[in-house]
Amino acid sequence: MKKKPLSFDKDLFKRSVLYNVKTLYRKTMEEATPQEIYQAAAYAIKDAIVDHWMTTQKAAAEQDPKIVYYMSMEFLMGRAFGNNLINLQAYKPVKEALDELGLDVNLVEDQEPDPALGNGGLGRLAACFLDSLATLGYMAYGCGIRYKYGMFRQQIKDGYQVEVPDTWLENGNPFELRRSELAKEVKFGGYVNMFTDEYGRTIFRQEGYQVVRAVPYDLPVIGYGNGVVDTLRIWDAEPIQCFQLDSFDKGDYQKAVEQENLASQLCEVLYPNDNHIAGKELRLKQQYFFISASVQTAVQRYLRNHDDIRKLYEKTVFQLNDTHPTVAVAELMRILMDDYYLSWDDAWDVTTKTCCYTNHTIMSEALEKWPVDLFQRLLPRIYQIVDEINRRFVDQIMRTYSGSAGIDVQAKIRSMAILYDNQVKMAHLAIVGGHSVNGVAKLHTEILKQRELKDFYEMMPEKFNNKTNGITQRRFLMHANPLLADWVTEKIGDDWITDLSQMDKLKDFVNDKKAQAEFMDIKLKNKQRLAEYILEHNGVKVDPKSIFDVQVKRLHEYKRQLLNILTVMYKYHDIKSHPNKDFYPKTYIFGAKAAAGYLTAKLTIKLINSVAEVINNDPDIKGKIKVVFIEDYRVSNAELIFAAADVSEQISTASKEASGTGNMKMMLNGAVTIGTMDGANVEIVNEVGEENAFIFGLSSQEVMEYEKNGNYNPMDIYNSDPNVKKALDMLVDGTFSKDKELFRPLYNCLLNKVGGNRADQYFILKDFESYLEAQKKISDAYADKKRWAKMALMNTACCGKFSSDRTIQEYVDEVWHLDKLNVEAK
Ligand code: CBF
Repeated sequence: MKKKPLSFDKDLFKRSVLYNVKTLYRKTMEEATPQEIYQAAAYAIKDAIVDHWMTTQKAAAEQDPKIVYYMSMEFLMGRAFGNNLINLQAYKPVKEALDELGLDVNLVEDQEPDPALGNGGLGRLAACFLDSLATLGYMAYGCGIRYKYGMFRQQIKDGYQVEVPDTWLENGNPFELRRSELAKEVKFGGYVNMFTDEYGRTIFRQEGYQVVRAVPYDLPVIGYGNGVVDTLRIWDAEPIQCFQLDSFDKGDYQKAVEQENLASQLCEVLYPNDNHIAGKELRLKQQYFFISASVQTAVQRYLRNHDDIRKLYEKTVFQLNDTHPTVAVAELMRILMDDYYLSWDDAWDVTTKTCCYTNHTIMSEALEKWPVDLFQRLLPRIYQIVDEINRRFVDQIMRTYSGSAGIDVQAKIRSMAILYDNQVKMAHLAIVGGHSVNGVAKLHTEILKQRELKDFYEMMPEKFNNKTNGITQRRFLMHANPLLADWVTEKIGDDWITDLSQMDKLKDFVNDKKAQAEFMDIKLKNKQRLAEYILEHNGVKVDPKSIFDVQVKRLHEYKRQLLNILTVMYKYHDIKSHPNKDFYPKTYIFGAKAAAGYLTAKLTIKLINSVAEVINNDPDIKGKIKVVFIEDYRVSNAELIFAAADVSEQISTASKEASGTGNMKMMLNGAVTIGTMDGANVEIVNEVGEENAFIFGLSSQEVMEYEKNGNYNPMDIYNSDPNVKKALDMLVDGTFSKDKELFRPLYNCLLNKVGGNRADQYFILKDFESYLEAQKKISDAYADKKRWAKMALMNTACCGKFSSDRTIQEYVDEVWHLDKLNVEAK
């Protein structure tokens, strides 16, 4: 039987908006600014949310379900207003109510800052997972940091990226609740005093430390149509005492200032690095700060209605989102031993049964390692515990392998120890201290098992499993592409909203001419919407009838935006030299943020903008190619872009992209993938069929062979392939910059060894021709309208596997074993 939709009182909402405008701002609707109206409307929605939130908490208190704590340095939530309305099933009534008040829901939504407490895929995945957890009715907490400044806003000035602070909290956040009653203390530094207490127990007490107060802010995470509201709990830091100058002697004064400084710095800013670790002291402090507060909270919550701490794992699971929260293993050990007096063995049993770890990358620069002296100075008690975990683990390695023929025990220790070379290896701590290790796509998990984490896999195969990533269809279809969402519902009903495998039923329509025309007409409308955005933001007029070829993601060498733009440069030359050659018009759309200190990435942005400038203004090109770099790529404009994409560029060097999730979002919206057999592309192609994607380039196996043998020589390709040579020469011949030396560093790293890196580390030259070939096939396929419509529709029809609901259900069934909450939806 179909569930009744949640009820929503439209008139009450209208009254609340008027009331809020009056009481918050002492204004009438006519006097209020758009921002004030947004705030008033958001508070009115929050009223409705809070009722469901309280019901969920009450149900949890009664039913005592197992809770997952998803621990993550990053939650890239995007705007909440529209998404909350969708999941409350209140978008239409609110739109109507706002209409009746003379307001446009889109303009109201646009007033909300786009909370960017994350860098890219990893943080956005965390947000999708929370949406799915609530929708599937599981009790979950996202645990993270309330950064004052999230991911920087990107401005493009003279083609260069300029980073501007993201002041997302400037006007407050109407959806959050400050929970000062749940504040926790977190200690840093000092030393450990060890003594025996009156019961003969060995006590470890941290003394001489600095302390900050962790204050949680709760944000609601609403399940779709089921009345469940989970919580994203993000922590802010405050000094522990108010600073009272007159009562401090010199020592205390110093300490008070230090504490205040520490508190004010801790949550100031998100490190803007993706797949790369800066290794800064403050980052380790951030990690311990939110983890200590979250672990303390989880233990206390459990003890509210249980008395045997040894069974914590029956009701609690910690999922560690990458290595960043790994210090949770040692923090839980500390609390169990030092605060609840468990023996080492008992504490270890609880800890390993509670913790699980997800690996999101094989990029070595992203695997966190901390210098021992820094770690020890900052977290002296935690260090002692890690040291002991390591000692016992090294013992275990020796016991397992000593005497085994052909096995070099020292090599095993070298590759697996947690403490080695004066470093604390966080991935190793996560693997040893938990019971589950997963990769995020089949290929990625295989590479982990066969290469990066081979020794661990051989020693503890039972811990390893794969959980292919997913995305939420509520945000990335319902909210991002309402035209297509309504069309899908008209064709197959609305079960897809909570069961994306239903999309399979669209296969019945892939050969239906009328359906094809409708589908492509929706795409065209979405392209017109994006074209308007581009005109407004870039001042560039693009043709919605051209192929929209999209590469939006973080800028990283392994993602190979450089390969894309080099082929654009080549095609520019080709069109200029053969003005009469047939060429299907194409709009190349890029969007990407580069880490602030990542010079090659930033220069690539400049290159894309320089190429855009030249090509878009060259009358010879007659609009056959346009190049657009969308400034400040983020969740809100991503929604417009995905809905409008014809072609989804997923061209990372095979083996380097763990999964990718933009590939899934574009597939859902009917874009056809051009990609390498990397990450989740492999599974996408498997679902949609090779004939409905454009695959090119080296395989992961081939890439790894070249890397092992060191026998790749890009200079040979440069010298033997005139197309490659032309594209590369254009980097330094002044075509795209008066200063011929400007792009020389990019040219150099493709042809020469630079700073210890192989020439063309990411095999751009090697894949250049097959990429060009695939591009050509795309133009041919697009020219055949029926063929393209079928391919695009097939992509939407085959995306069922890539819902984060499926991923979460797999985590629940195979790793977390959560119980469903029974909430009476009203
Ligand atoms: O698993 C989510 C995503 O995480 C990354 O973004 C990451 O930061 N490690 C990976 O690069 C993506 O491949 C992956 O989809």
